[in-house]
Amino acid sequence: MLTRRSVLGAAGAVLTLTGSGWSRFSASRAAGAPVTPGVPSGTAESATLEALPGKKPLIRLAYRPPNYEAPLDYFRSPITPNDQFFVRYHLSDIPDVDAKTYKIEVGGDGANGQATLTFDDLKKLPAYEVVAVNQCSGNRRGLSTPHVAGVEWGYGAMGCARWKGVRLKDVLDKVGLKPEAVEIAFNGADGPAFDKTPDFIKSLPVWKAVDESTLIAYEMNGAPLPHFNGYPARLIVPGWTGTYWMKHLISVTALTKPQGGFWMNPAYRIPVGMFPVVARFVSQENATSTPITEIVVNSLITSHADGATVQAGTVTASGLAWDGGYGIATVEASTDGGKTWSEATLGEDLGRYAFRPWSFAFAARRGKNTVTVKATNKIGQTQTATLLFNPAGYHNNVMQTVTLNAA
Ligand SMILES: Nc1nc2c(c(=O)[nH]1)N[C@H]1C(S)=C(S)[C@@H](COP(=O)(O)O)O[C@H]1N2
Ligand SMILES: [Mo]
Repeated sequence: MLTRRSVLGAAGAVLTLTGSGWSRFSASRAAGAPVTPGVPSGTAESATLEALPGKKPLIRLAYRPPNYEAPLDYFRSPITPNDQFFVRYHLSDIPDVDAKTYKIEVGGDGANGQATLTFDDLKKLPAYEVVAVNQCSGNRRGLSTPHVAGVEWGYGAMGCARWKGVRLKDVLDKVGLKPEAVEIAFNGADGPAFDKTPDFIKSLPVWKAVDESTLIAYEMNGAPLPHFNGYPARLIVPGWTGTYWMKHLISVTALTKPQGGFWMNPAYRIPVGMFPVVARFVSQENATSTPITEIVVNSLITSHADGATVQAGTVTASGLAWDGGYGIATVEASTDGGKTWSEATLGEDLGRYAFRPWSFAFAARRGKNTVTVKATNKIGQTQTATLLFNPAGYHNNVMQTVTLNAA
């Protein structure tokens, strides 16, 4: 493993890391990041706005491993541009993968055979596209009360892109699955650096792995994947939280026994019975916890930050709504703290896994106005009024309220 060192510029203005994957890394920083109101004060103080190579400035919450979220104003369109897409890593050794030498090893005791796919092999398989939200399980963790340990994300550990690639099912068909296969496991090219962090290995139940929407993507919004979003190819698991979306995918392993390891248990689990779990991951369930799977229905006001000043008169609030793939049925808004609700107007439908834009016009009176928003999906799931507290801060879909001051 290559070594690297971190050089913090005299004024903290320039960061350079040398070594595999980080050679291109030279980021410019500015203090005073637009963090989500409610994140811990220590996070708010230490967060900076910083542009990773090839990216617009993102809110840096951690540098090694890199954890950067998108500021609110990057969510004003239902497609998140590649250079505005959040970055989340568990591991610090992130190599620059060369598509010319890149390979995916396919096999495992649950497979009938073994295969090695190059990038060209992937490109020869039939291509599919899906517009899907990639949201970190811990998105909004920083808003948990009481605060919990982990990356203190605000609203921006998510994005929605048009992903293009091959069906994971078609790749698995190259080797064939045994009837006893229960899970498909994934590894990426990144690894732990100097610390004792276990390698990041995730698995899916076979039924989700062979779903026609589950892809190995090599394009994002019509361009190659950015380095920090998994170049040259990553897993796309529409409807499920980002933890399964393995970046720099190098192995696909069919298993006859459930995948073990830290990242399957105890990490990324929710208490049994706390959240509605439609899509079950039975082979990983136990008496007290179950893996986090589907994204819960949620919405975000993106037109105005909390506390923004507006002109008295007609104000149009707008934003996004999304869920685990059942599709958004309605977005409702309230200007009286939730006593009465009116339907917002839904915008373009880019598919059931995508961000759904909405807008809502109301008459703002001089002084303080509040707008609360609530999305409901097509199977009747809706957002919560209060936090369903869990120790990892997952699945925060508390209805958001912004206060707008009308002059
Ligand atoms: N190889 C690799 N893939 C990974 C991770 C990682 O640490 N290493 N993190 C996962 C998690 S927890 C999330 S939320 C998403 C984030 O995707 P992004 O960085 O492209 O936004 O990547 C997933 N895939
Ligand atoms: Mo995540």
